[in-house]
Amino acid sequence: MALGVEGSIDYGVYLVTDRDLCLGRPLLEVAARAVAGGVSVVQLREKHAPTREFVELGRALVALLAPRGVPLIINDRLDVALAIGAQGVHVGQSDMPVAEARALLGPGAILGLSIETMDQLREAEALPPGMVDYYGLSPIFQTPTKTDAGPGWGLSGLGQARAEVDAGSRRPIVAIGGIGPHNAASVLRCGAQGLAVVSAICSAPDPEAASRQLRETVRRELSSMA
Ligand code: TZP
Ligand code: MG
Repeated sequence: MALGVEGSIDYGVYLVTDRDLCLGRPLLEVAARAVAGGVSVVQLREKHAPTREFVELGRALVALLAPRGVPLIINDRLDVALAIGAQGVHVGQSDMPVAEARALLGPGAILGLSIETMDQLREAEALPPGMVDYYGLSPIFQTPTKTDAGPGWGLSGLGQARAEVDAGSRRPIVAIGGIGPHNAASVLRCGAQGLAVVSAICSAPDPEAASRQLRETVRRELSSMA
């Protein structure tokens, strides 16, 4: 399968994986339940896996997700994404620069970029159209899942980021960091088009029910804004 996707992407409920947080359950099982509950994008995030294991896990996820029409995005590793025919890559500020990543991936792939500060956002807004598909605004709230993330945008910072993007590229904002059922609606009302979550789904006793609850919040909030 070639890299890339047809049509627009639904970033609504965006699962970022962490095998260590899956309460001993296989990642494939958690991902399958999450998709059954309404997850619309999966990002495979492996910070320590040997490359062989990363590729095998990625291939298994492609086999699970592709028939369900759910794009798989690979964190950081363009080589893995290209090798397994994933639909895209998510890069951080210290990863491959987006111009090089786009050149390697081609125009059809999804390319996401983490944004941690307003300066980074302004720099990204100057990128030409077609370079980056969405911003991962990170972190919205402090989270035990990623303790080296910055201080957090908070809801007011998210609103300021939204205003900046609305006046410019209008790229979708996917919010990440400390998001769960208790704050999902506020995050959407402050300008996120998507909720990226790790622990709220990976560590949920019932990942399908947790995903369904987030999906329902996205449906309700985004339709009330339309
Ligand atoms: N990037 C910024 S915060 C974060 C990542 C990968 C972790 C988010 O985890 P959680 O459990 O959804 O707060
Ligand atoms: Mg990275």
